[in-house]
Amino acid sequence: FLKGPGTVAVVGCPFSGGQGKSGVDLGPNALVERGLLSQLSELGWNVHYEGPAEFDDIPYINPNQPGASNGREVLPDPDIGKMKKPRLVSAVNQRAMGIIRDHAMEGRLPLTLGGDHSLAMATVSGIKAKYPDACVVWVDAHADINTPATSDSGNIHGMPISFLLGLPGTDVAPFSDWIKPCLKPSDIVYIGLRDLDVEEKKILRDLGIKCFTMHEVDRLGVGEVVKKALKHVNPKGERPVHLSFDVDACDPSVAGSTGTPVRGGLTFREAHYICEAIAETGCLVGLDIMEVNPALGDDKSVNETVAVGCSLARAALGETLL
Ligand code: HAR
Ligand code: MN
Ligand code: MN
Ligand code: MN
Repeated sequence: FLKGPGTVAVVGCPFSGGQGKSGVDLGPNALVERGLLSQLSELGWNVHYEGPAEFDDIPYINPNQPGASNGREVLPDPDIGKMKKPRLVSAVNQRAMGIIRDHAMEGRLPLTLGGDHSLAMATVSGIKAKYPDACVVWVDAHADINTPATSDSGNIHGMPISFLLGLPGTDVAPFSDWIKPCLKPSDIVYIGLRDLDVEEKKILRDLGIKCFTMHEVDRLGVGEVVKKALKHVNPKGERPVHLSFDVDACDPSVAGSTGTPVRGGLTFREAHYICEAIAETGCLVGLDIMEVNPALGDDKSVNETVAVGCSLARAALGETLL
């Protein structure tokens, strides 16, 4: 697959409907306006960018986008079980999946800018369509593996992995119209976990999913953690790798402008080291930078969080490779 800088397709996904706080839909433009595209060009990438993905015509109201219903057809989107805004989340992800899959099919590396982490339904599905053998490295304070039944919040950004695995209760319309369970428990590894729901812990244990929580980062150091994580999902270094990076994996002192910050996260260097080590494998085929919310926190926090989103993307795309 991809060796060295080729073409990166930057897919901005201004979407907040997978959780309850407005502003995460402003993440993609904040990252682009900070200069991400020219930064990637300077690394030698051919940067393909068509502007942010367009979701405004999807006929369900995203209550976080003021005026979103102006002059448009609007359909109701009542909860399905505990799931909030299921039709909106499904339709946005179905569209994003098509965009990401098509870029991957053209040999581009999709870099998806969130937006909330429900968008991983789209990114992982799109990458798996092109690379059926791809594995996933999920860097996050959270496991995002609740099923619609186990979720307390009903926020779908806490559920994408359960849909990708096809866990019980996820074979439900409208998602079942397009999401194919495409991941096995052995295809994914977590780094940075520290805020898990009781039912999520049970799912992770029962399925034997490999997790490197912050406890393991402390005990082993980040270098050993990444080595073991990659050895688990990609022992021969022959599999394509998708990296889904939720900026809340970082400590709030590093990336505070995010919807669900949790103390005790990755330092600036630990976070970048993970991205650099994955770049070094030469196996990266897809990258997500998720949950940057420029509407939260003071100016300093917003500036630093947006800058870290850009620098994590650069690190994963080879900034430190000689
Ligand atoms: N586990 C909680 C829930 O299901 C919190 C989830 C998520 N927050 C995130 N995802 N930012 O990584 O609602
Ligand atoms: Mn997440
Ligand atoms: Mn998270
Ligand atoms: Mn619960």
